[in-house]
Amino acid sequence: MKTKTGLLIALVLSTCVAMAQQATTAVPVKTPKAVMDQFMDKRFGMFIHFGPVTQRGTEIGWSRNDQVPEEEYDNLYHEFNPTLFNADEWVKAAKDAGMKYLTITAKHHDGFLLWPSAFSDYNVSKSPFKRDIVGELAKACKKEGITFCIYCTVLDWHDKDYPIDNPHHPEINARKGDMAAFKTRMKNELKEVITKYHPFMLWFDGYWETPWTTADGQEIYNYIKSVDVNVITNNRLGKVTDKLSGDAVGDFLTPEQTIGKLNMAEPWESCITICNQWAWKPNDQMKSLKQCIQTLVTTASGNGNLLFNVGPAMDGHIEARQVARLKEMGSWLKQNGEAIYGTKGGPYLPTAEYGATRKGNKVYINVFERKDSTLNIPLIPNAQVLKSYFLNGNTVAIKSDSKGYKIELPATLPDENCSVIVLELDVDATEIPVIKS
Ligand code: FHN
Repeated sequence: MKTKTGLLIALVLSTCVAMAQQATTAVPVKTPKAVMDQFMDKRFGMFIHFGPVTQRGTEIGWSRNDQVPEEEYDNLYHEFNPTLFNADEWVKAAKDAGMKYLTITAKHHDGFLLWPSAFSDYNVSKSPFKRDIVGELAKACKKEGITFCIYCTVLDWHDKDYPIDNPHHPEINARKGDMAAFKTRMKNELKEVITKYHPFMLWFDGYWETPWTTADGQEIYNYIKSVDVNVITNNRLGKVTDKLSGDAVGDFLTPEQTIGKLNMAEPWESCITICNQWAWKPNDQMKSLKQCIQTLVTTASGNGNLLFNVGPAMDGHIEARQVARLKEMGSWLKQNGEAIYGTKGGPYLPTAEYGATRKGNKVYINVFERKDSTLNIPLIPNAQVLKSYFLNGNTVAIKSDSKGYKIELPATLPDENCSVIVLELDVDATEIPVIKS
């Protein structure tokens, strides 16, 4: 018979544990600015959407119960065998592109896990491929000094504890689900990937469905911080995604398939596809080099990061044309990376003609197009332009009057995709307030 004392001790202990857990989850932990600055200095990352669905060339997650009947979709993993998957090659493609971090869809809305999990059998170890795609990528990133990040869906249409099975027709197969059990499994899976693969950042998605609340998001965020306080997350755990204050949950904003507006106050990252679809699609239209470079530069000019997406093919290789396009971006960054990495956006708002970035006493005018023999930009108040020249190139004549600066452009710009003109000032360019022309 348990003695009274024993019972009491047990009671006290369980209360302490509960309180400790309460403590862990109650006080939201704010990510230090230094960690966010480290992330934002990277400016350019690779997004990878991949899974058994690539065998159909349809969109990951959304084609379930649409182009691909549910039963078929949920059994595609029985044929999933991307034998050409080579983590070193994927990471090399990112590195050659000048990308500083990589984010893999470890678990997308279809609920399939690209790592061997103890908490769900619907994972890669149960496919003919068997290998740990997330683990091999984490290792390859570490080897090449590329920061490893993981995409994790919030919603999971495959999981019986998640109330929605079919977003296209929620009335079909409607299920009660069990959100508490669902969140417990989510926490277990998150602890598994955090402690096994040590991601720098977790990229959540799929927060928009009714069963999920801001409180759920905050609970998961706090749980993540209790497992590893240094892990940062995007803003797609909560329901508020247009700002980072108030009920918002997470560390940075995530405009999608569009370049975010200049924002010097809140960290942001645009996620954009190199083609149109997130997952691989045969003969999907790919962006031109000019589009790719101008997307990156305009994003940096708005003080944001670009997470640029590729969808590897069903055999696990990234199409040669996409690898080549990324390499071309890398060549441009080899020449002009000084105007991108570790810079701040502004002080000018990006236009179709140019975008501006800055670091130290330098402002980088990134010229996309020569519309005229001179490029006219507003004056920088209380500052002198000491020198003006093309990055790694010739001096550039600049005149100023009360209306602004007139930068004389050569008949042909040194780089048709984007030519960088450096203005060296007599002040710290990062202190200049944004100039609204
Ligand atoms: O539904 C997803 C989509 O499949 C893709 O993952 C993008 C990437 O940001 N996010 C969602 C759509 O908003």
